[in-house]
Amino acid sequence: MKKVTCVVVGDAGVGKSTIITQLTQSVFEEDYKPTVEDEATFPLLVGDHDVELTIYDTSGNVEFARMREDKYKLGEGFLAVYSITSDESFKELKTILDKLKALKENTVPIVLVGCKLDSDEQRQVTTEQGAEMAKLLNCPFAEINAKERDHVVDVFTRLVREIERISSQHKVETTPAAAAKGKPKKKKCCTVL
Ligand SMILES: Nc1nc2c(ncn2[C@@H]2O[C@H](COP(=O)(O)OP(=O)(O)O)[C@@H](O)[C@H]2O)c(=O)[nH]1
Ligand SMILES: [Mg+2]
Repeated sequence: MKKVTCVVVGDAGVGKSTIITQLTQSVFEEDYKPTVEDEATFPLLVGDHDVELTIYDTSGNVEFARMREDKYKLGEGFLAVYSITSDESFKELKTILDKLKALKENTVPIVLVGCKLDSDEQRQVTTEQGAEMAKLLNCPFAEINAKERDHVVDVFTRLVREIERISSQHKVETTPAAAAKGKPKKKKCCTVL
């Protein structure tokens, strides 16, 4: 089975660990438990093929900054999460994606996720703001309710599709003909802020 590695990034408390436990175990925990660093696997059907997804969770704790960087390097794709109830988390995500881009040579496959859609009465980030950021990143965007597992499988499926789409573009760019010309045509498909 094809293996794909992805990393869930975002500010503390936005719902990263919840998204992962909902995907892999269909469990919602009301209590907030700060994450150390975690890893899970999940078989995912993407179109006509199965993929074994390895998902790395991350924590915002500064002590784990080194671990986080290692995961950024390992990750083929990134679920970039903020909470629609926190403008702070939306801003922080931009900073995180800047750091991520600095560590990666190629285009980074990303799916942007606004979590806690059920808490609309506490909303601080509009759907338009999320859509605007996704436009700048040139990546898929979804607002989800991780509490009810809504769209949780969907965002990971979209991420695998993004990884496959972007990696097939990189292959095209590095064909012998392109290399011989010395000027591989790089299609920019996901600009990180
Ligand atoms: N209402 C609501 N709460 C959520 C949702 N996702 C996560 N939470 C809660 O938000 C808190 C932080 O979630 P967690 O997954 O630990 O965040 P992390 O720090 O990003 O891993 C926990 O109390 C969760 O129960 C959601 O979609 N809706
Ligand atoms: Mg966590």
